[in-house]
Amino acid sequence: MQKKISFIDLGKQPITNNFLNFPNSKNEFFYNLKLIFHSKTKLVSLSKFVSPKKMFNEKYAHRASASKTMQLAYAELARFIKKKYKPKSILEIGSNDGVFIKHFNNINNFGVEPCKNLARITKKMGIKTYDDFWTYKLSKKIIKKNKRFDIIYSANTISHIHNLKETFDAVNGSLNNTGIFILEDPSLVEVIKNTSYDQFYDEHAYVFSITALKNITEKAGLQIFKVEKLKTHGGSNRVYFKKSNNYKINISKTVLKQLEDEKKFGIGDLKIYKKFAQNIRISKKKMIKIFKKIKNNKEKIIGYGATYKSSTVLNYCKLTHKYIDYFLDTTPTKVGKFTPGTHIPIFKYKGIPDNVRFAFLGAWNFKDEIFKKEKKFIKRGGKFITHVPYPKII
Ligand code: JHZ
Repeated sequence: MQKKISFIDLGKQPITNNFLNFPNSKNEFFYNLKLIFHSKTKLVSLSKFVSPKKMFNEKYAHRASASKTMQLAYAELARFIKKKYKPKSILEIGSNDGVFIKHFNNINNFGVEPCKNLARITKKMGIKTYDDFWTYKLSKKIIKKNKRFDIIYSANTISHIHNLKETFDAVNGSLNNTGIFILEDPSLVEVIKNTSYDQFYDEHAYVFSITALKNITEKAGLQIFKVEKLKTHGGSNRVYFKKSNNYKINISKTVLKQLEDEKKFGIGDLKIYKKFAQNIRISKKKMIKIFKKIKNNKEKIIGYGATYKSSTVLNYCKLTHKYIDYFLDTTPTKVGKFTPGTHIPIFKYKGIPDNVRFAFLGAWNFKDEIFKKEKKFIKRGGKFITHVPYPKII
């Protein structure tokens, strides 16, 4: 029997997309963020899900093309897919601002995107976009109008959808017989290793291990045939699937290797989650200590990259406006707003001002890109504060 075991309570958390027009917004929505381990499937998820309509709507702020790193990563993957699989049709679930799917404008390319403001962007680019949630019903509607797909791709989206059985059934039903499904999401092993607990927030209903994905997708008639470990978003898995009844499946060694590594790591064992929880609590104490020490010296601290993830850290550690003067971000839809729950103003990035010596790395997953960009700040003695893999000033 499946047991759902809670292993950490990350306290009251807001909707991470809810960038506020005014601080102290009275009607701000909060929920209790607790993480649970599913004993049988080995899934790790939030204990309670937030309503999708509350999170993914017309006001969605995140733009997948906001970093050079991701633009390059998607372009490279698109080149690989075209060369290797020569698809005639492709569907992306969670097409955001088209950063990936735009590379397929010469074939039949489709997007699914429930945030209507984003769907409008890809429609304008000429991509046939369904502005709705990925469900079995929508998948039926799409394949009724069009043929089944050669490739279905989804990055940082499947982990956001609550009903996994329905999600994967719909994927299976929308692939042609030799079709390939490619999924990309943060890796649970990397999250645990790096105590990057901020990968859990309202949108991230799950953080997947390959073990859990195998258990879930097998039931939907999908077979993993390759796994790639990526550096993006602090360590992600790119997982390749075919229909289980596809007679042409060569399963790469990477699948067994990954499953064995996860077993050794203890991914199916509650012990690892208890240790993870302990590390999170230690991380919190150390973060607060670092911020207090800098603030006691009357120094400014700014935030660099008002990420959704950082919302979990800020709210869990109660790092409010008292500790962080303001955030800098390049995303126009976030500029002029306040961070959810912690009410820190977000300003337009125009370089780090000279009177700032400390910057909290909200976008720690783009550390290399940011360090390259901020050579001047680093040269004049500027320091970044990060909690990954443990709280430190770098
Ligand atoms: P980034 C979002 O999470 C939400 P977030 C979502 N749930 C998800 O899974 C991931 O994306 C993929 C800024 N920035 O990508 C831009 C700078 O200002 O880590 C962005 O606002 N300067 C769908 O928000 C933010 O940081 C820079 O030089 O955690 C990055 O957000 C760089 C590199 C970024 O995702």
